[in-house]
Amino acid sequence: MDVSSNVKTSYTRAPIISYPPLPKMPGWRPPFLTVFKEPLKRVCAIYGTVDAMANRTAAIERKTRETQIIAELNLDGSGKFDVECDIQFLKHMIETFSRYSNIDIKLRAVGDNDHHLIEDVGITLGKAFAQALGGQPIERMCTKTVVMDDALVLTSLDIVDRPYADIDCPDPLYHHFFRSFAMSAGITLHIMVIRGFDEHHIIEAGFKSMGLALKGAVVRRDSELSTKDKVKVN
Ligand SMILES: [Mn+2]
Repeated sequence: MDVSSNVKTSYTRAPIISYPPLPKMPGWRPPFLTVFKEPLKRVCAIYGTVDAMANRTAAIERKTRETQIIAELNLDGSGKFDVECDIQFLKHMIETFSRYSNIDIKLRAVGDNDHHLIEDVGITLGKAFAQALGGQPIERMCTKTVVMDDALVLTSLDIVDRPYADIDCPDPLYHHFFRSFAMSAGITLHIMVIRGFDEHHIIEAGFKSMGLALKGAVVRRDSELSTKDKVKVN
């Protein structure tokens, strides 16, 4: 069985054959990853237990007295969506976000009012996003600017465990969505409206730019970007 060809062409989990188990602690990687990259990849494929081989998917069900939400994400998707919710504009925005981020999203969301529903969809998608990421090394940072008629909106984000949100948004409900998403996902998120006057365009450009920025930020790396985890080579 030629495992090495499997490694180079896809990230699907390799079949596990009868080797003793490796540790499965979150974020665990052998410390010599960057030094012996190619031989190690082969070992990873055989064991099928190292983070880099894992599917980046999540499914979450969140129920309160106010809202009932089911969300399924695949970070390595193709922007396929299947969204049902009571607010048509929110449905339109989640579908737009899916398409621009390339994240497959299945969502079912009902609630007692617009505020609760929009907020809780943001929280649920954020939690699902964080869960799907796991602890794998990724590009982390990305900045994207999107134009939509009068609206020019920039998103800059860092997928790091320092939740922070500074959001320009003309509608308090969607301001709440972006903030809730960032806090639940545990990311740093800035959305700036450079100019624009049509609220629909501004909000939609916000979802598009955040989608494109997340698409860039979740791209896999072989090693951590942070200098705190740099491998020393003598
Ligand atoms: Mn609220």
